[in-house]
Amino acid sequence: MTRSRPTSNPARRNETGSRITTTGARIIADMLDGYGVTHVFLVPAILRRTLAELELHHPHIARVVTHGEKAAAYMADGYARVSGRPGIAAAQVVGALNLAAGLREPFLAGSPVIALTGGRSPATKFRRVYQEIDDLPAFDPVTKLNATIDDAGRLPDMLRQAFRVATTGAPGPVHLQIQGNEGQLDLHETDAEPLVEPVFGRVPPIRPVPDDQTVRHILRLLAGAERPVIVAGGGVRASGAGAELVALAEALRIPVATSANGKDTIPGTHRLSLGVVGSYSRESANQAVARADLVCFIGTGTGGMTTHFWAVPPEGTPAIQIDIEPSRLGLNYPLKAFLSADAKAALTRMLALTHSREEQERAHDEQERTPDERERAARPREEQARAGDGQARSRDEQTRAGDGQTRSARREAWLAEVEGLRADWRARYREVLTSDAVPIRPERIASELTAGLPDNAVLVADTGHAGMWMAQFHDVTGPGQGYLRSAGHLGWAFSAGVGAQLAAPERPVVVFTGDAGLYYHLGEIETAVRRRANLITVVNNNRGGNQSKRGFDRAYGGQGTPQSRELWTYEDVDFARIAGEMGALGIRVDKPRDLAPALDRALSAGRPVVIDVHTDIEVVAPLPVSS
Ligand SMILES: Cc1ncc(C[n+]2csc(CCOP(=O)(O)OP(=O)(O)O)c2C)c(N)n1
Ligand SMILES: [Mg+2]
Repeated sequence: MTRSRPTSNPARRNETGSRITTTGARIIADMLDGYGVTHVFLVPAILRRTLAELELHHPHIARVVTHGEKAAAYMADGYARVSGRPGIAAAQVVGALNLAAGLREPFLAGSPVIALTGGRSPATKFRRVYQEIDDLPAFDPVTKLNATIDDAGRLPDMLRQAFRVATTGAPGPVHLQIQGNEGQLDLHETDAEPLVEPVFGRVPPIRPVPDDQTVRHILRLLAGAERPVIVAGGGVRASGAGAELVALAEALRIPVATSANGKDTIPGTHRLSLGVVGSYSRESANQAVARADLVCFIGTGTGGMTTHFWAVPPEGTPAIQIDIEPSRLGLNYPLKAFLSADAKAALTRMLALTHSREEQERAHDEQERTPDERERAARPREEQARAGDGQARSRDEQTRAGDGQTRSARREAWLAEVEGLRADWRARYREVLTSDAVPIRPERIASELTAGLPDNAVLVADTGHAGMWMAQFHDVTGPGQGYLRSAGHLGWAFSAGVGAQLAAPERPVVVFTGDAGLYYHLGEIETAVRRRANLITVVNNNRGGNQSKRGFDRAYGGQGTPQSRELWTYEDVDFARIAGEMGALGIRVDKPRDLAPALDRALSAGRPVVIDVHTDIEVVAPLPVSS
């Protein structure tokens, strides 16, 4: 760990003996730079002097002005999820609660966002001062740390705390309220000095390692299970452990389902991939996980969405859990074994001990053999068969081999069953996945995204139907692709996509959202154009929030009425034209065969693109299954 300088140095003096002081603004600016921050998302006016210091001393840090504080939080969130670095969002006192609302999503998703807001001044609080309320309590439920800074000398240690808390354990948001409605504390002079611990500028800063004894125990449990399944979550992505997950699944021959948040940890096209399990899920994944006799959860909080409210797998299913956050272990499923460790560290060790166990078993077999047996084993297999050597093996060896064979045959049967579920699912939905229907079916958009996204693309999906369509019908096709999803907030994806694109300008970022989702932060199209965040937005434009259709039909006695439709339908709006007006490229698509060319055109457009796909308002996504 690099510690540059001590927190405060009361004796700092120049050669003439007078105290050397720095502004709070310079401290914040230098520390943001020291932690590797490249973008700050904000609605003015907050920390004005800090923004000026950034421009003067760290001009590579972009100050991204948005059209709303919630959008700023979502951009910081998308930035954080793609880069693994804390995203910074800032707002003055009157915008603080808008920012707090925006922290709900990264809090639910485990994404490190640091929110800086203006605070109250001791000289004026409780006097009905303009625009001011006590914002602090609103940040409590959406942050891991919610703190005030009232003395410029405390900026270095509080910023250090912010980065440390946001990135360690299960990552999440932090709020620092800086005194003054616009954070004017940054104008104050202090003799404190910036202090940076760069290791906490990235997730995960610490990789707790597992103990070998437990790892061996877990490997034995997994080897002994008849129908094991791994459920991988966002913690595996945060840990950068996708490759290790796939390698372990292959070595142990265990199928892998993911949470929606962990979808990009194994390509959906991999033969051991079951797809996304839970509520917004693929049927075959739920069917397989519901049948498992042992579930190994890695980097997932085992929440309601991932387990379809604890029905998949059913509560009480024997389980193993591996998580960097010890307080999650055993939260919803009683555990046969657990590891409090970083996912990559745990998977790497499991893989190493798997290989060394195989080697040990080979070495053990070798030692047990008589010189005669050893000689026979060295002969080619056909020769052994001819000589009838099979019967000459020691009884021990036969038992071991017999057990191994039964186990192996059972595992083969499980993998064949899982393959059958995958094939059945594909056959059942082939028609809608390839449908040429006009208006377009959303399943067809999903399969065009599977086919058309480049190897390094990041797909950012909104919630509701957008999350369902992607979880059910889209596949990540390679280890270089990323997938981010809303943890529940409609309207997150577009702003998050802007942040993701700014964090990774070299990667194609593609947002998939419904029309209701896009309406939330439509104004941010201008931000994308202004900041050259050249993302592609694919809108499933059905002129309504039609995930609500089923619920309202039910509420009206089973059949929709014109009045019930008032509750979820909108005007027919052409988003391609709106995007064009704001300086983006708008492409309208009405026919399925125009989807692929539109995507190709967007990928080489060199500016933000909105592909407005006009789809069938009556089509709703299949409901999740629990068995
Ligand atoms: C902040 C927030 N408010 C409300 C909801 C409830 N909600 C989920 S999906 C949905 C409608 C989605 O409409 P749209 O984005 O057009 O997608 P569609 O269902 O039409 O495909 C609503 C209102 C939510 N998830 N988040
Ligand atoms: Mg819609």
